[in-house]
This record gives sequence, structure tokens and C-alpha cells, in this order.
Amino acid sequence: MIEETIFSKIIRRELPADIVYQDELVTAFRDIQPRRPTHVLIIPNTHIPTMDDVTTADEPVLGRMLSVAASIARDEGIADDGYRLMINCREHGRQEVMHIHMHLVGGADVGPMISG
Ligand code: DGP
Repeated sequence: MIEETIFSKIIRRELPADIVYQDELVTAFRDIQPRRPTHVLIIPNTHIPTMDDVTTADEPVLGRMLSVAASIARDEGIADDGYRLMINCREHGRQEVMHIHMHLVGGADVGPMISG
């Protein structure tokens, strides 16, 4: 069995987190190290370690992650000015937590897409 991460415990509410949205497919909570005024992580409730593990069977949850991100952005009042969505994958993507998560970042200019 692939080892679960701290995010599975957040989904099951065994560890504290500022959860802003949860349904049968996804959970969204505020990042512990926010890079901008709004920094929310949207994750599948099932454990998918990396984007490289995604299959066509995951399309419903991946679509839900996007629609929930758009909805949260509107709720946060950052949609008109815009925001960035990011999913990091493995070493070169600097993925730290091996449970796929989409970063929703905004509330201020997020800078160039890739620095350096
Ligand atoms: P990434 O580099 O894409 O794997 O980003 C992982 C993010 O997860 C990072 O911005 C910090 C956040 N994070 C790590 N552990 C926790 C936690 O226990 N709670 C919350 N809310 N966020 C966490």
C-alpha cells in the first residue's frame, strides 16, 4: 500500500486545518505557509500521490478540483483581479507532499510564472 500523508489525516479531520470546502470528492484548506493573502490547497479525498499517478478514472475528481478552485476564488473575492493555480510534480516540480494538491494563490500579484 502506498503510504498516506498528513493530507489524508486533514481530510478525515484527525489533524487540524482551516478547511474552507469539502465534498465527496475533494477537500480544500488554507496552506500552512501562505505565499499570498489567499493560498488554498485543493486535494482529492482519495490518495493520488503525484500527477504521474493520474489516470482517466480520476477525471471526475480532477474536474471537481478546478470547479471548486474557481468557486473558492470567487468566494475569496480574488476572481476579478485573477489568481494562479499550480500542481507540482516530484523533484523537478518541487513537490513536498506526496498527495496531489492544487495551489490556489492570489489576493496580490503572484509574480512571473517561473523565476530564475
Ligand atoms: P508542494 O511544494 O506543492 O508539495 O506544497 C506543499 C504545501 O503544503 C506547502 O505550501 C505547505 C503545505 N503544507 C504542508 N504541510 C501542511 C499541513 O500540515 N497543513 C497545511 N494546512 N498545509 C501544509
